[in-house]
Amino acid sequence: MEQDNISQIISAFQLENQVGNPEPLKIGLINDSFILPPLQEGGKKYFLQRINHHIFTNVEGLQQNIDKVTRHIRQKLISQGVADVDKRVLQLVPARDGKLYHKTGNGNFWRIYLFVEGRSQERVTPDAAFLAGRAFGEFQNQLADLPHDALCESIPNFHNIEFRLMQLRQAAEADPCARLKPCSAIYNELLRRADDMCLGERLFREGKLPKRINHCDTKVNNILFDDQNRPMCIVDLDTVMPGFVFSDFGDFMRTAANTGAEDDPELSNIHVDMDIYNAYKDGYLSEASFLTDIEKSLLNYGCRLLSYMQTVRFFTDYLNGDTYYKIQYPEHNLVRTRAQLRLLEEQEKMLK
Ligand code: GN1
Ligand code: MG
Repeated sequence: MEQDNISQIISAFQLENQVGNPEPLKIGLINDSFILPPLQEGGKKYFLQRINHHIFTNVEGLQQNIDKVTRHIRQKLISQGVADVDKRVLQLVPARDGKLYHKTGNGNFWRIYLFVEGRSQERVTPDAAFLAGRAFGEFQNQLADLPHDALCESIPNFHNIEFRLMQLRQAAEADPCARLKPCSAIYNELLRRADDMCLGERLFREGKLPKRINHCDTKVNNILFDDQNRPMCIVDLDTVMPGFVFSDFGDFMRTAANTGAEDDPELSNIHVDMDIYNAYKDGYLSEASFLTDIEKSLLNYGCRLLSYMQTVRFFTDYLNGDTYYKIQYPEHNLVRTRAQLRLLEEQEKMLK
């Protein structure tokens, strides 16, 4: 792929001051990210990202979603008289042509946000988890009056487990790298649970479960904390879209209430951290006043579902030859698969 000219990209945006050389940031498994430091002291710092348009094929819709959501939250914060709004919600910087992104001659898509200074972490204390629960509950609450058809699905069927299982079956059928046979035990473990795991989609079809606007990537490292360990800003809004509320509950638990890492090669490290689980749940329930009884009853199912779905997705990518997630070593997706499957097994014991 031809390299984009980064200074040309930067000059396509309406920045308030000059910026220095982009500093690459290693975050996320999907997009490429850079910090743009101000050239002069006191200037604004920006955050530049190349959007992975193979994954987010509707960049226009994606950017519109983010713009609507951030403006909506900003409006709420301002009307509540919250201080430092720029630190509490992301803000896109438009390009000079008024678009919310810039497309280069090579066909790549770039966007710029105002940079929010905060700490991102892979681990939280129970106190921080309580506050994080409140933060994500508040996030859903703030968006509850935005009609959910105002947003598009930036990745169609993103958290639809029936769709993810179809992709898994297709990958297993095609088996382009001949990786299935040595892993058939994992495949069987996943298929064995398939029916139970599709409960949410069934309830939705029966009209018993609503969709609401969700973040859809509530990993613990998608909250920026201030220096007193209080959640300050929710970031990575690419996947904000209509979905089931237990998706967001479950994805936080998948990442934060795990004593091991998402890709832990040492499976014995992996257990459910019940202190984090309880603290987050308390914080979340204290804000999420909109929940119906059925939604409340599905929170633990949501934890299991998100670990299951992530196992399915990592394993599908492994079978497909690692075409979706960035990997750091050849078997990384298989290691991730095993680690997420172990977490699911642990959750099945603890979160019935
Ligand atoms: C991806 O890029 P990142 O780390 O924010 C993925 C999530 C997965 C996660 C697993 C668009 O998120 O759905 O849960 O990796 N995002 C997309 O770590 O697929
Ligand atoms: Mg993400």
